[in-house]
Formats: sequence, structure tokens, C-alpha cells
Amino acid sequence: MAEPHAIYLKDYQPPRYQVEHTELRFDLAPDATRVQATLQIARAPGTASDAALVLDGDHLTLEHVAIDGQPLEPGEFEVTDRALTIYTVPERFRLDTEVVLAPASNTALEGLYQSNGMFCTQCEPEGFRRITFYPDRPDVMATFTTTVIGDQAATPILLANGNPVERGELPDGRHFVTWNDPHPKPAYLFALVAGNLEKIEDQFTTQGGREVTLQIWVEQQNLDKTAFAMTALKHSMRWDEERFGREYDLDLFMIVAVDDFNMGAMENKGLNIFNSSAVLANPDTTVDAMFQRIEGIVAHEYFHNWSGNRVTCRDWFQLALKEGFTVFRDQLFSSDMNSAPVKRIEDVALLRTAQFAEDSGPTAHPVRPDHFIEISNFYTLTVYEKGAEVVRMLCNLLGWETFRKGSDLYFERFDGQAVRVEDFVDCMAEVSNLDLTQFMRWYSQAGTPEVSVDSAYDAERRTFTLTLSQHTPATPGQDEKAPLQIPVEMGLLDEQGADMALVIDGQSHGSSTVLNLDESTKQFVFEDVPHAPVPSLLRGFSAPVKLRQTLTREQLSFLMRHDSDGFNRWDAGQQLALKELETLMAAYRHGDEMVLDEFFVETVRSLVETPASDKAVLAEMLTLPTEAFIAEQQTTVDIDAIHQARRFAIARLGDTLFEAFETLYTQEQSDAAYAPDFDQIAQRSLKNVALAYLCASGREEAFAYARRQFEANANMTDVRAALTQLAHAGDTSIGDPAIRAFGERWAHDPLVMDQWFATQVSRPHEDALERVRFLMAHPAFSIKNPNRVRALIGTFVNQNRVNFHRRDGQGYRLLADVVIELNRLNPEIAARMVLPLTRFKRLDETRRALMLEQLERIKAEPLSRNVYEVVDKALTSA
Ligand code: B3K
Ligand code: ZN
Repeated sequence: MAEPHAIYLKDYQPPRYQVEHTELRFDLAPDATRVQATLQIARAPGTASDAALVLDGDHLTLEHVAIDGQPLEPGEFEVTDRALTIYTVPERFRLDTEVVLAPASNTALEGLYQSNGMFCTQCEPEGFRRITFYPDRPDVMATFTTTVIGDQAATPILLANGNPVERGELPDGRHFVTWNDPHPKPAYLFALVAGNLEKIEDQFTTQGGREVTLQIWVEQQNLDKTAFAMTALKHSMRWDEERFGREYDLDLFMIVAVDDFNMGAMENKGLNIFNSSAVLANPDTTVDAMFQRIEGIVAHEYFHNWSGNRVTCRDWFQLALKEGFTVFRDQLFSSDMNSAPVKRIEDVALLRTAQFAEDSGPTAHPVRPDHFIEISNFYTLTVYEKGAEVVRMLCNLLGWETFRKGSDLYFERFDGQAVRVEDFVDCMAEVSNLDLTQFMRWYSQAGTPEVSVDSAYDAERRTFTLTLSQHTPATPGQDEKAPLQIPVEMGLLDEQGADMALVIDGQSHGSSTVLNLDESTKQFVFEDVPHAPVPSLLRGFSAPVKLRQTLTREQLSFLMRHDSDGFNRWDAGQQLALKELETLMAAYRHGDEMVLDEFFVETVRSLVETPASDKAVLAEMLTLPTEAFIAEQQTTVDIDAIHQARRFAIARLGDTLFEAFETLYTQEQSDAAYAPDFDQIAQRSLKNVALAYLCASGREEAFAYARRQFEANANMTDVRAALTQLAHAGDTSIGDPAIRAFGERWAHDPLVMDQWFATQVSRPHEDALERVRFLMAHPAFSIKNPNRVRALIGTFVNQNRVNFHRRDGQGYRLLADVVIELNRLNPEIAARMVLPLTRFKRLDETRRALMLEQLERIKAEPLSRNVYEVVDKALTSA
């Protein structure tokens, strides 16, 4: 195998040939699907007349090629395993090709493949080249007409982008449907689905009066899991009109649920294809968090119709242009639909654990990478989540109304075009008259900036001076970092906990303001400050940075109770818990007895006992920082100490505050009919947090509550919460009957079996790893299905840290075994799964060596470009 090579943003060249119209004809068969393509091609202005036509192609068998109806002679073209080159072509011409491919044996789930017998496609980013020879790049945009021919019995439903324009019967029990998509689009937005599907249908009238038919297509047994997504879709369509002025632009919008899918979903024009786990839901099978995730993903894909489809990316380096903006849009939507503070807490928690970890490891890259070997590896937390933070900072800098003007200008100016990040930011600069030159560094500089804080109160001058400094650690390939423009939203709390009036240079700044930290170090002097305040910094998490600030426990507890900023109240609680956990960890390391501090216990007690105005936030506040988050704070990660300290703290709190948690648990019972609405979800989270603490005490009465909740069988959220507590009990005889009952009851439902797998392999028990190997042989598991892999292997690796990081290296070996197998079957998933093995930098020497050993073992295999890129980066940085 040739050593894969990198592609650079600086080498971008505009396309030499444009496709004006694409006509496709699919004759579907599992092992030999024929694809005929007729492309109307025109040479781009400025291209030399002797420029060869080079079309991408991958895993294709070429059967026929003709220009303007004239078949080509062997010497006139060349086919390799990556491209079809035609040496000379006219200025405008019609290209006909015919290829054969085998969807049934496509386990990579890219291009055209089969899932449960259903034909479906995934083309982003470079899957279309597995369907036909084509300039497979987003800056080539064409209108498409697609004819799908299939067997009547096996594939009664034939779908593609746009509107159906013709259908009919053919000999031998076959039939066809022709679809036309009038909106020019890049090939990555192409989609086709054929199968035995049923639908639910609804209507939506746009603000402009267009009647849109909405359809969700699923296998028959899943029809009772579609209502929630349909409602979410209608909400998304209305919201995008109201908040962003964006209307839908076709008469039909379809969603299809597919069981085998690499990502959550895909925004193909008019025909969104969803991982069934990201669309199917009902109260009996789906937990609250999943309902909310589904609502967010339905919205995200719908929003792409403008941010991504109508205005698309010039090249794949610009991925964050559509993803960062669309994630920001879906975050706003979810926060409008549910609880704004909780949504922010969840998003920041994800960013601060997973994205910060990515930013400090060997695969760190800028929001807009400048080179890649395999673009599929760049659908990352950095591009998506940090990309969204960058857009959020722009929105905060401009203010919502001006930001909205910038967004309108962007959509209007670039409608139908393939553009760059600069084009987006320029619109924002134009409507605001801000100079965003320095701001652009957020797109090009990798790594998480650290902001350190120094403060001094001068009683005589009545001034409070804040000194903020920034530093971004080196990342692979970027040793030197320039100062970023960091908006630090902040306030100062007086002795009563109220916000002080902020005055800088004689200017009033209200009670909360944004400091612009745009140099390495900057001083801000607040005037007329009557006494030493408690600063509340980075309110709402106004920038994706690590804040290095030393506050005492008393100050943290004060902020936790009084800060006017909901996010910072939560965060102060987390910092306080972190301090407590660090003390426990130190004791554990020294072999001392761990003792939970009274002050901390009383702080938690006051939370549990105070009737909460916001139950959802309270549930978040009562949740201790996760092991992954604690690990992110440490220079050398002590896997065992983190786990032991956290477990100990939860058990002690559960025991000491047993009655308080019992009261809370009892209070928050409800017999209202299940609805995945915000109030109910908040109440269930709070109740189930209480149950977790109760069970952590290890007392039999607690397990009796869990058993009762499990058996009451009210809804999956409560059943699953109870099952988790029973299954995680130290004594396995407590959990085993429930695990067995659940597994038998839901054996027919793969999405519920995923939860069954996850519950078992997240147990801290010593035999968890053996359990993973055992469950890999379970009939409900298949390594070819990404959802199963994520549920079983992904959960074990990410949520069972003590066992994944076992000192005998068996956890790493298990993951390497899986990666080696997946590398052959599904390189995209393999490259995702291998990532935890690249996070060795801050582990102890023994574990580091064990991880490297497994990476070397993987490296010795014949690797896909995907896995090669990740493993090579990791080993190079070691
Ligand atoms: N745009 C898709 C990405 C799919 C790429 C998979 N290789 C999902 C999304 O962000 O909406
Ligand atoms: Zn997206």
C-alpha cells in the first residue's frame, strides 16, 4: 500500500470543469447495481483548452464511457483505482458512463450500501465517488435528475432528492421512479433510498405560503416511534423562519431512518437520512436525554438546508463554515425550546471534557484545518463544537440583532454558492463595522487558550484591578501561538451577592460587561468599588478557554448561591466539588483514609433541602464532575484515584444525606402521563439523581426503591435509571435479575438492546472487560453496526475508565483488536474508535507504554487512510 499523502488548503485550485446537469439511472441489485450517469459538462473560464478531465472514482468497475454519444477508445482515457482521466475533451459536452458496484458488500457505509436489505446512500464528504465517476468536490454544483429502478417486492419505495416527476412499471416485476431536484447542489448532498418502507405524513405551510408535505419513512415495526421527530421537524421549520428568516424551498421534505449509519444523520437535499437512533423514539423505549438529542439532530439537519445546502463549502477545509454555524443554530433552538441554562451547561460540559481533550492530544487541529490525509477524520468536536463556540463569540460581540443582519447578508449574498469561512466572517464585519482580523485566528490556531487571573483591591483608591493573561500551549505543528481576541464576560459581586455597578475609565458598564482580552496580558481597573468584590468571570462561558483562577471554597460557595449568571452558579459548584475531590484523591494516593469535608456536605445538603425553582439546573448542580472532566484538570491523570475519590464522595453523600435525598426522591414522584417536555424531564432528572445517591449508600431500602421503579415500568427513563442503579450495585445478585428481565423483554429492539449493553459495560465491576468480550458474542451484537459498536465498545472505553485503563493493558488490547477488525470493515468508525488510544500523553509511564504497544500493533496492519492518519499522528507525537 502506498504511503497516504496529505492535502493542503494552500494548494486549492478551482475546478477546471463544471457539471451543469447530472442525470443518474440506478438499476438496483445487491451484488451488481448498474449506475448510468449523463453529465452535462462545461470547461470553466480560464481553463486551458487541452486540460484533461479528471473524475474521482473509488471501488467502481467502469463498463462504458462516451463523449457526446461517441464511445472512447482505450488510448483516450485512463482508469485507476482513484480516478477516470480523459485526456482531451471539448469545451462543452455530454459525458456518459456506466459503472457496476456491489452495495451488499459495502461495509464502510459510504456511497451506496445496504442496511437490513434497504438500499441507502451516504455521500458526505467523499462517498459519491463510490457511486459514479464525478468531480466529487463541493464547489461543483449541478441540478440532478435521478431514476431509481428496483424490484417491486423488495423495494416498493424508491426515493431520491427533490420531487418525484415520473413513475412506472417495468418487465420482470421491476418498477421505477424519477426524481428531479431543481436546486443546484454538490454531489455530497445526493441521496437515494430504496426499500420496504412505510411513512407518516404531515403538512407544513411556510410563512410565504408554500404547502410542504413532510414524510418520515421507516420500517413497518417502527411506525410507532415517529411522532416525536415529526413534531420536532415542524418546530424546527417554524423556528428557522422566526429566528433566522429562513424558509423551506421544496414541496416535499423527507426523513428516512436507517439502522446502519456512521454518524447521527445527514442533511441531503429534501431527503435527510437518519441513523435510526437519532430519529426513532417513544416513551417505552427511549430515555429523556435521547428525546432531546433527537429534537436537536432533527433541527440540525433541517437547518443545514440553508447553512450548508443553499450556501455550501468551497472545499472541505471549510467544514466548520456549515457545521459550526449549524451547531450554533441548533443550540439556540434547543435552548429556546427547553431550558437555556441547562442546554448551555450540557454543551460546555461536552466541550470542556471531550473537545479540550482533543485539543491537547496528538490529533489537535484548528477549527479550520490546513491539511488532512482523510477528511472523514475531521468531523470532530473541534470543527463542530469549538466551531459553534466561535460563531457564538461572534454573535455575542455583535449582539443578536446585528448578528442576524450579518446572517441575512451571508445567505443573500452567497445563495447558491460554495464559499469560505472568510465570506461568513466578512459579512459579520461589514454589518458591524468591527475589525475581525485578529478574531480570524480562532479559525487557524489549534489548542485551548489558558486565561490566568490576578486581582488586587485597593481600599484607599476604591479600585479593583483585574489582570488577565492568555497563553495557548503548543500543538503538533504549531509551536508559536499569537494572542487571540477573547471576550471575557464578567461581573463583580458585593457582600450581599448582588452585582456591583461596573465603572472603567469613568464609563459605566452596567452590572455585567465583556472585557476584550486581545493581548498577552491586559489590565482592567474598576473604579468606585466600595469593598473587595468576588469576581464572577467568563459568565455564560463566553469563550472556549481554560480559566485559571484561585478562589477559596467560601468564595466558590458564595458564587454558587448568589451569582446572577446561572451558568457560573453551576460552574462554581463544580469547582467547589473539584476541590473536594482533589483533597480526597490526595488522601487516596497517600494511603490515608478519605474523609468528606463537613463544609462540602453542608453545601450539598442546602441544595437538596432548598425547594428548587429550577429542577433541571438543580439536577445538574447535584451531579459531581465526571471522571473525564476531573482527568482534564490534571497534569498527570491518576485513573484510580479519580475513580475511587468520586465513588467515595457519592457514597458518603448518599449515606450522610440519605433522608434528604429520600424526601427529594419521594417529592418528585409523579403519575402524570409521560411527556418528553421540559418540566417533566427536569422532574425526572432530579428524582433519578436522588435515586442514584440513595443507591450509592448501599442500603437495602434504596435498592427497594430502585426495584419498585424498575418494576413499575412507567417509561424508559425511569426504568433505565433504576436498572442502572441495580446493575451497578457492588453485589451482582442485586442487579442480575433486572438485567436478565430487561434483556429478555427487549431482545427484539436493537435500540433498547444498545442501552442494555451500555448499562452492563459501564459497571465499575472488576469483570467488566470480560463482560464486554462475552457480550460481543451475543446474538444482538454485530461489529458491522456502528450503533452496536458505540454502545458496547464505546461505552466501555469512555465510561468505564478504571476498567479500560486496567493496569494489565487488557483494556487497550481489547480496543486494538476491535480497531484492527473495523479497519477492514469500516475505516471511518475504526478511526473514531482508536482515538482513546491516542490520549496517552498525561498517563503514568506504565499505561503510556501499554497504549503505545497497542498503537504499534495496529500500525503493523495494512491500514486504511483513516486509521493510518490517526495512528501515525499519535506515534509521531510520542
Ligand atoms: N453533515 C453530516 C456529516 C456526515 C459525514 C460523515 N462522514 C452530519 C451533520 O453534521 O449534519
Ligand atoms: Zn451538521
